[in-house]
Amino acid sequence: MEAACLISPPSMSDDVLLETRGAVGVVTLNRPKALNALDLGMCRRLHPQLDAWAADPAVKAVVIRGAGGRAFCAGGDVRAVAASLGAATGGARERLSREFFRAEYALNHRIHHFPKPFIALVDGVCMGGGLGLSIHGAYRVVTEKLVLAMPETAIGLFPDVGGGWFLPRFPGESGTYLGLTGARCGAADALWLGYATHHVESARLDAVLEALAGAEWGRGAAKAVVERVLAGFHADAGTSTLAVQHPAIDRCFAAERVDDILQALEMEGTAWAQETWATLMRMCPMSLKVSLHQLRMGRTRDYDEMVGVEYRLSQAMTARADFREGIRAVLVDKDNKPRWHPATLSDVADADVEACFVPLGGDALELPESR
Ligand code: QUE
Repeated sequence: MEAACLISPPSMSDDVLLETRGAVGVVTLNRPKALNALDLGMCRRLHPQLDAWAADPAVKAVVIRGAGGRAFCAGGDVRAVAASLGAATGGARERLSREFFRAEYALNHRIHHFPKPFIALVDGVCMGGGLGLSIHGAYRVVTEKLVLAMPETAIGLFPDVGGGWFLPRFPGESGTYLGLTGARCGAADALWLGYATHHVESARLDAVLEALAGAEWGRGAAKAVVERVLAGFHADAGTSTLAVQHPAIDRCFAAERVDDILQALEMEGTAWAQETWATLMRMCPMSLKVSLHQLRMGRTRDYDEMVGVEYRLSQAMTARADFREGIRAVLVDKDNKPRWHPATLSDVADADVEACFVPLGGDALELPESR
């Protein structure tokens, strides 16, 4: 058969392109002007296609990538969620927040339990929701353009999309550091963390996809085929700065209270510690306390449990004024001068932090049993 016969045309809705190439299902996030930020419509189109590919014996693996060359995915479309909270009244007010986080976390859960090799080609910006679309699969191929971060404490949220599960599983306290500060990582850091499984030159990613699409899937397990192909493209990524900072990160971020982390940074006395202290002081105080509690909880909970916890947190945190203020300061006015309420860590009451974790009752997130 001609190769062309094996290629199905992309589906019509164009903010997420869905096609098959040979035995590979290919997802292209296609909102390049918004750095491929994930919105509700994209989640709702992608999820059933993943179900179909999971069940289709002709599909051996799935590849996900971002269009436009700048980003894999900048995160969830939190701007739209914040806008809906501002405009609507009564019941409509919370609807997008409820529906968006439900759909996004269900999609992450689908990928986490995906029965076939799921390969993310992560070229450029990958933040928040972008990790949710990549880290739950089996393989992440990163490039020299990678900018990886969990920056939610800067907008009054918390490191979601499974961050409560995957951040505590990064080496030592590196996940606590990344989740509280929003620090950015490059390719070498991502490999050191275990986020990236392979590093490939950005210019060769199309060749990776071609090699996967043209692979001989008949012989052996699909996993072995994917690993043979990806290993053929892997290149050294150099030294990780995170690895160099790691002893200091572990010294400063092991504490159980945000105040103690700040104090440990003061004691450390290096330029890195001073910058990190200043970064934390700019973040939403409520977010910092909620996030540290979430990250400590996640040490001993499995992923499926943490999704339920994070769904509760998403509803509690998007209902707060800090969320809209964070979006205003970072994404709308871009003055980067948020006015948080409470404004300081000592003004955040432990009881208010704990209240965010209280089960939602009838509004809890329902997900299928692990597949
Ligand atoms: C924290 C975040 C996000 C962020 C910035 C933060 C986030 C997100 C975006 C984003 C960036 C560019 C876009 C866009 C969204 O920025 O989740 O639509 O074009 O999606 O500090 O959590």
